[in-house]
Amino acid sequence: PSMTALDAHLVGCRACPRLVAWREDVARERRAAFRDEDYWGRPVPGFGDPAARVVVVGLAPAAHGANRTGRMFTGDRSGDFLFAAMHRTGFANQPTSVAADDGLELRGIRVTAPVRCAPPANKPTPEERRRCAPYLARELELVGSGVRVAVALGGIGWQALLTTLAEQGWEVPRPRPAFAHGAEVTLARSGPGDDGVTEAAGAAAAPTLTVLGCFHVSQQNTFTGRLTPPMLDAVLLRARELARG
Ligand code: DU
Ligand code: SF4
Repeated sequence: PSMTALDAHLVGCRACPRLVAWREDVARERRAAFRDEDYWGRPVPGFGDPAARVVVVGLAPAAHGANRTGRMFTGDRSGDFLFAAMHRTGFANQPTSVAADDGLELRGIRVTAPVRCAPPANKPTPEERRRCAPYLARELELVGSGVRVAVALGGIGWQALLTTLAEQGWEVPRPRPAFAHGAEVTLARSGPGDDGVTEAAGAAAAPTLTVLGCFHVSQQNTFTGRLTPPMLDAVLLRARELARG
């Protein structure tokens, strides 16, 4: 199955009744208020380079951001903050992100989320998070073995990533490392590996995957100065450095 097929399946998903109602209510109300505004009101696929070495994992679409435009992080202040940083650090061809047809392209990076429908108050339930998890898992599989760095924007993305990566055969330490801004956890492939010969032969080539923690780009963090542009730039530049190695 291709990314296109995964996205086609995703955008038709109605598995979470509470989120389906919310995403559609918001869209209906807005369409009524602004007659000619197209409002997506559906699950939101990942966006960017399909063969990215760096994957950024947020939380969920914003009711009036990605839930409106249909493109991850697009059309609200969180996205403005994120894509401006990607542009400064050479991952994006332009600093702004206003609509799905605005010409934005990402190089070497991809943005996605562990929950694909806008949740009320940006708070998905544990059950909704569990239900949506396979979409992130499939997406990471399709991006494939080239992924070297996963940036978690906030604690929910962090937990979702570590769970998914553990399921996909990465050695996640126990107890599980806690989320923090600037946290950096490098994972090796788990596997047979106990056999000294295989280990020696594979050691040089064995790829690792590093998970980086970063405060989420929500206005709660960016307006208060908890997350500043230089802080986000530093995380993205660290991701670029790790992706090169
Ligand atoms: O049609 P496509 O090449 O699969 O691109 C779909 C979508 O993804 C388009 O809006 C550009 C974007 N994209 C990107 O941002 N970076 C890439 O490397 C490839 C595609
Ligand atoms: Fe489907 Fe995920 Fe949306 Fe739930 S949150 S309805 S699982 S796409």
